[in-house]
Amino acid sequence: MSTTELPVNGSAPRRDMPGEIPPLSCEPLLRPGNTNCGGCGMSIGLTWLGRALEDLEQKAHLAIPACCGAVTAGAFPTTSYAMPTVATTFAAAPAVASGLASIRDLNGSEEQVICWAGDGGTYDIGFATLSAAAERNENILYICYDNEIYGNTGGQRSSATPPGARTTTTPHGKSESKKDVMSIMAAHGIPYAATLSVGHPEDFRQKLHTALTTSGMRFLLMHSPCPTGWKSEPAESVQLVRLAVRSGLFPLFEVFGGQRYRINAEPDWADPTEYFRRQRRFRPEEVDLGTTRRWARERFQRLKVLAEAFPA
Ligand SMILES: Cc1ncc(C[n+]2csc(CCOP(=O)(O)OP(=O)(O)O)c2C)c(N)n1
Ligand code: SF4
Ligand SMILES: [Mg+2]
Repeated sequence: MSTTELPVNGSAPRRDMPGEIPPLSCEPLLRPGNTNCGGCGMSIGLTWLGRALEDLEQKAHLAIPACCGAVTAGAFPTTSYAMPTVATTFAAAPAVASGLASIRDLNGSEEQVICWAGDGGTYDIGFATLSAAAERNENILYICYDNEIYGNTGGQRSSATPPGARTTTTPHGKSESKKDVMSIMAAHGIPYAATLSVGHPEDFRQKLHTALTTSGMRFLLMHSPCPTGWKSEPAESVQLVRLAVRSGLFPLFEVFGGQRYRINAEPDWADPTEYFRRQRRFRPEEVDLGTTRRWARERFQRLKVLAEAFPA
């Protein structure tokens, strides 16, 4: 099966080509001249978030903890973000966003409050405030761009780093597995949680639309290629994350109310060897391909069982 024709929820194959996105009619959320590396998945995600807000004629405020996304803004008094943005401490973005949302509600405004955070700020240091905001069902949208590393501080491992990946703190490859943050977030019973890939623009757009038109706590996990941390070619970023979906390493799915599941793309179980070979953070001898494949298949099987037993 071609990666451009991934079946969606049992329906006819959805065409998913980048060329189908129409030109922007407003100022881009991420302005030209920002400092993001070439091939950064975060740049693509921010651009598509801006488009989705434009589609729905919505306005938003960003809350961004310490991460590459905070550096992206640039030095005061200039900014690369074409929307009001608050830089928060590393651990506090969901708490700050909760405060912004309260003030928004007191003012009778309907603007979105969006956390834009890295995996370190989400899976690790910000997790307490994220869990607390989810438990209170705060009316905020939380987007984690998961580049599987502490990119901004030179590439240390996070609990999102996959097994086998070399980082500055795992010089012989990480031995622990990647934390299943989606299951943890779903267990909070929040109205909407979904995974996103910058290799699947139409699926990405639809999920942003769902998230932006749902009330309460919404959590999106975006697989975000990082050529600097992954030691990959910038031009191959999108191909890489598409390959992660095809080989089952990054499944695309949605969870509604923590109960109902929908799978958005069926992997064709492409050989992940190429995915690892094209990133110099992996050494062939440090990646256990057999275990990786078995783990990917078992996790997908579990998702399938859930989606069949509790369909959205
Ligand atoms: C309490 C605290 N500890 C450490 C730091 C240093 N620090 C800033 S950003 C960052 C890594 C962020 O990683 P992630 O959230 O994955 O975002 P990325 O840099 O990958 O975009 C660290 C360790 C900090 N700012 N505050
Ligand atoms: S280090 Fe990675 S996440 Fe940070 S700007 Fe560069 S490519 Fe993007
Ligand atoms: Mg990161």
